[in-house]
Amino acid sequence: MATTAKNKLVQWDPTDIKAELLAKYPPKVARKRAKQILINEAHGNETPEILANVRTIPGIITMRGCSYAGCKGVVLGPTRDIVNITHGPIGCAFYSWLTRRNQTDPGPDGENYMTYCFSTDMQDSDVIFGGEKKLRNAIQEAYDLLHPKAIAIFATCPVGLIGDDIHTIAKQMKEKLGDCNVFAFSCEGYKGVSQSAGHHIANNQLFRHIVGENDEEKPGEYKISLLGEYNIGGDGFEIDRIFKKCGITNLATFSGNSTYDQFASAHTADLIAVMCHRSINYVADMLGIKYGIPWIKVNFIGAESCAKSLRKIAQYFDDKKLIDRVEEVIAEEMPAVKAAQQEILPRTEGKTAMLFVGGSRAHHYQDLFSELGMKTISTGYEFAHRDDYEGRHVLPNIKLDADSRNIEELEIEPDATRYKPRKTTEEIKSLEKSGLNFKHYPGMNTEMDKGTLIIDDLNQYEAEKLVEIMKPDIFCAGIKEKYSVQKLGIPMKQLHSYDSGGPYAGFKGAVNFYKEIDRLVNSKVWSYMKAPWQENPQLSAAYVWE
Ligand code: CFM
Repeated sequence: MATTAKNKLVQWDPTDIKAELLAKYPPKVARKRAKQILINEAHGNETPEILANVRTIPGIITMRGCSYAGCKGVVLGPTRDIVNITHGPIGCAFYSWLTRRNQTDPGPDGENYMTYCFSTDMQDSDVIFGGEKKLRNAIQEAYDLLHPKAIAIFATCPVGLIGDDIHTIAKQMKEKLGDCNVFAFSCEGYKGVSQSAGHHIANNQLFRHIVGENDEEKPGEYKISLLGEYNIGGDGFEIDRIFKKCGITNLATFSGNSTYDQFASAHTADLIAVMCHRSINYVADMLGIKYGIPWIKVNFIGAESCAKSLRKIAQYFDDKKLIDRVEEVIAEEMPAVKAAQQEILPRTEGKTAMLFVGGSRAHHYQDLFSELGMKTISTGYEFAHRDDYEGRHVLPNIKLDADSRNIEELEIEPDATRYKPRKTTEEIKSLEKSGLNFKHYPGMNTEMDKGTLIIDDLNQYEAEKLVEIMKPDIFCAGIKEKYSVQKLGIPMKQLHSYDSGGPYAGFKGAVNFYKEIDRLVNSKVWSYMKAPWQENPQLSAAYVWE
């Protein structure tokens, strides 16, 4: 029998589920994992504490990636006109090459290196005798072939272990080449406990080597820079379409569909809109301190959230023309969204979802599911920090451990000539009074129901257990989880790469998502995962002595 909303009414006690997840672990492991499995009591600000951004216990099959992935793949990967050279064995370069489905528009200049996979292809002998010469040659070769405006070098684990001095090489090559910015990232895979470390390393070097290079005034009104949107499956295209329609000028996206010049000019915007807080909040903070640009949190996943975020931007600029235009755009876009929603909702209402993704989508996508009348019963991040769960107000209380201290914290000061507060203190205060919060992210937990299970750094074993016990109508995670979940007879949607779908952001994206989820949760195929005799045993027998 296919699972229906009705037989879902079996209520589990979250305490029992938690105990069941921990039951198989040795006591020491169970104690640590217990702090990462939270039974949500969130409402208002009384968020219980969760243990996050700590090392995965060796032996546990984590869903996480590495620091190199966070730096090269996530933050720098979507920029089309920087030649990204992976200094390391070829596998690191190959598996971080476009698998994230970050799309780009090659632009009028056609300068797009994303279709190439650049690597020094380190061999055993390079590990033994050093890879610096090879790296120097690779930079020269890339320059001679393509004459790019920038070359970025990314360190992989062996490079850190043998001590190749990538920063000195970058500096020397930059001087030698003259018209090409060369910079390097010490983002060895082991640098942190997850890809989150790589985000921070990428943020620092982008800020140090590119941001602020181009002061030229760009045309357009209502200038913003959008941080933490990576154009997966074309999300950024849809968001830019909406901005354009509203008359909002997006100078720079970090880093979906971006160019070198966008990073270089990002500081000329009047507002920073932060979509994925986890991956890029460092740049947002630094832009504020150095140039005086305030940042607000936005979310374009979910039609309602999209409308809300546009209204926030309009509220910030406080200009009637923009406020009216945003309302017109919302009014124009919403009917198609509502029509799709009304058609699909009766088939999705009451169904349940589990979301275990990265460091922001497990939160953002709950809005799309609630628009479908679906409830998120369990969720978690792979590598987010406590502030992403509990809200930024916990930041002063987060104890820095050795792993976090390992990552450089840039000391930023107001720029001597270019620091220009975009709003006066009074203006900021009055905007805050009217409900616009700056440098504020409430985190995921406060927006989730009481009793839901919030699990940090979920692993393979726990994922299967959770699915077996709670039987969600859909499970959302990544490729590593896809097939094991499907084998349990549960539809699975990849929320990293979107499988082959998208965009899911903005208004058109919402409609795409509704259709996709409708198709997945109402497909009969999952009920065939059990052989007939597993459902209805035809034969039964008893031992003669019974
Ligand atoms: Fe931000 Fe991302 Fe995410 Fe992320 Fe990622 Fe990603 Fe993600 Mo995969 S930047 S934290 S490191 S929203 S690649 S586009 S889907 S884990 S939830």
